[in-house]
Amino acid sequence: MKKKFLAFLLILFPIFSLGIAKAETIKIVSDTAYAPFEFKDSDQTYKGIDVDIINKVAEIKGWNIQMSYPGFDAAVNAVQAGQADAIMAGMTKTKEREKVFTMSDTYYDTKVVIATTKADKITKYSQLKGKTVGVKNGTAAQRFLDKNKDKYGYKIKTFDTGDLMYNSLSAGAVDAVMDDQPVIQYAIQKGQDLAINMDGEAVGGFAFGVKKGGNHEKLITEFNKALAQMKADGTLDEIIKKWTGESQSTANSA
Ligand code: ASN
Repeated sequence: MKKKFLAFLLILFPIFSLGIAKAETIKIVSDTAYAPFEFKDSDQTYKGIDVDIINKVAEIKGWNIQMSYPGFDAAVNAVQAGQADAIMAGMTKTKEREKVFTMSDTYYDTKVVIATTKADKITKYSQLKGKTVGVKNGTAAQRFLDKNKDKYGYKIKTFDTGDLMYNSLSAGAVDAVMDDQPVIQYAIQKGQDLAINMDGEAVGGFAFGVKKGGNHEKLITEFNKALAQMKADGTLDEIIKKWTGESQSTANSA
């Protein structure tokens, strides 16, 4: 009897190990300096709302994930080129993006808004005439600025990452920046010399995405199920509160 059991185990073991070896690792790409959604903390690990949400989804759905943080535009390109499977980078769900990405339900409602240093108040777009506005490459904010450039007469300077953009603003190389409101608000809370003196533009909420028509469309269905559960049981709200100090229902009322 014992021998039979041992033989049985010996047959099963290679089958199990093969199964484990085959378990797919989902490669997910993200932004790089985009607090409070993802940023490298002083302990050199990436943290934030997107990191917490994707880890929770992976836990609920039994996903084996591998995260990397190349920056927003690089992340978008990696997914489109098939070098990564999905993007979790505070990606704004817009009609244009949905032509090339299949996107999940939104997990955060937000706006893009103009910010300046505290000394340089901008209260309307017309005050940007002749000035230079910084924006991150490939973002929904860039699209908004491009569309309205002639109307308001500003110049646009693009950056690969948020830290380069904000450094440029502090150094006076750009007069204003446009970015997602919670990102600017978080930086203000952390004591950066930034101010918002205008209303933002509601260009879309944040969602998880995969290449449209690619091999990973099913991840969206799974993400949506886990997200619905997290919305219902308060986990999502807890994560957002942990990083912003506010629950989603009040976070963007400004
Ligand atoms: N919210 C930005 C966009 O979708 C993404 C980002 O800056 N990480 O355009």
